[in-house]
Amino acid sequence: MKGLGAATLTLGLSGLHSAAYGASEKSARKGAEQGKCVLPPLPYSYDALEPHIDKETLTIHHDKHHAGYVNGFNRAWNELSKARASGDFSLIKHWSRELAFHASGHVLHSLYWENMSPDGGDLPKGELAKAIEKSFGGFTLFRNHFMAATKEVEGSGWGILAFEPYRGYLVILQAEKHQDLTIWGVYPLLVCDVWEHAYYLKYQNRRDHYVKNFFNIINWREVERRYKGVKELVRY
Ligand code: MN3
Repeated sequence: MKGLGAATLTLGLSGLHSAAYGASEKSARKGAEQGKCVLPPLPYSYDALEPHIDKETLTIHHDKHHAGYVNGFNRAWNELSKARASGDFSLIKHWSRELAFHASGHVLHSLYWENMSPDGGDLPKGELAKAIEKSFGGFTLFRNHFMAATKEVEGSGWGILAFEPYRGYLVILQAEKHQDLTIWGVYPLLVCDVWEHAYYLKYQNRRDHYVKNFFNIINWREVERRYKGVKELVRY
């Protein structure tokens, strides 16, 4: 029971902010050891991303929506454990779906908080810049593709820059909800939440403005750190 949760679901907690958030991280690790997920603290204050993302949106988004996915995952995890113990798998489809939805929501939100920074908005550098050049033909072409894909997600979902290790290229994906339309085995590096709860208070129906402003707060150092962690995993 330990493995799945600890390795995958605490992706957003890794290292960077451990000094500033030592106590929270300790309790997060304790939770992860029991196979549960724990809401990671925001790596900055609720108003740190103003004016691009307003304080009220960030507060509700983190404290209510992300917390809801954490609770939903833990409930599904618990119910699946009970089903194994009792041998009653009559609701297996329901809880399997709940697990995929909430676990994916937790992973993506954990990445999303760390993808943004009050002093972000510069350009990708080093090996990440090279990978963007190789995969998309340059940063401007990448940005145009990412913005178009993210803006056009049908309904609630995400724009995602991911590393696809079978070929060693970066790919841009549109996720519907949190878990649909992915490629198995990819590693998300940069994610932009386009559920309405991420932008509607400030931007209303202007999702394209929100996505454009997202580029002012992208933490490319963190995206590059993630890329360096997975780039050697190429299969061929
Ligand atoms: Mn969200």
